[in-house]
Amino acid sequence: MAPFATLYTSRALKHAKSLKILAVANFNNLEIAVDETFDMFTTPKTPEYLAKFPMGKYPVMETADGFCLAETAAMAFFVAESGPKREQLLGVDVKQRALIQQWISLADSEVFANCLPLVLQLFGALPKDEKVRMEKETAMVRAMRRIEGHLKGVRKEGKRWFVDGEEPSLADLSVAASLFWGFMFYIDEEMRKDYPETIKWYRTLLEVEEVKKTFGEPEMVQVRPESVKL
Ligand SMILES: N[C@@H](CCC(=O)N[C@@H](CS)C(=O)NCC(=O)O)C(=O)O
Repeated sequence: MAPFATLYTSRALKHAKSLKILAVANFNNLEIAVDETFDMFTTPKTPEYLAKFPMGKYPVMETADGFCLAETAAMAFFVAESGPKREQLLGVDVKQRALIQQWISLADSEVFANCLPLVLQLFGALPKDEKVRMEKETAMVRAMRRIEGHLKGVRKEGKRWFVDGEEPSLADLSVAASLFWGFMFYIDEEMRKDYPETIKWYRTLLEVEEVKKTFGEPEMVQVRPESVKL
């Protein structure tokens, strides 16, 4: 049987945005093929790709019946809605669904958007700029404190996940994906001391079979390097 969809994405480094889409697919038992011929520098510039995905960015996906979709948040939503675990992933009622969206938005716009330039400076993909680094780190830390405070409350109630429920939702997957490169390259052991609940939650989440399959073992940098050679 043809896979539910094909994902076009970079395979060079575990791609944080793609991880959550693939983990969502695991929960819903949907097969997503990752296109092996995709080259992040050339494929998005081809006329065939641009005809389907006019922004010329990645990740993007095409379903078996030819439905083309871009934007990670939309793809994760679509895959979450398309299987039996939709209520676990997206919420059972309007308030729970809204809370899950709240955490997805915080993950994307407050954590990942600020973390990305920090790791890009380490990769040399952005020029080193101390002022920018401080600004982005301050903004990311503000969101990480919010996450830590929330998880403290969750744990006090004897629960495990971002939004009430026995199983992780798209909120957990989105926050984890937003921190994935941060933990790998920037948020080192010293910095992690301020976020014990976040670390416990992250490790617990990555033990869940459907998550482990795509995220792998937690990779956490000991001491932040001056630069990272990919
Ligand atoms: N808003 C998009 C952003 C996608 C995006 O910026 N992707 C990067 C790679 S992670 C890209 O395509 N960069 C190449 C370019 O900007 O041309 C999403 O969340 O999926």
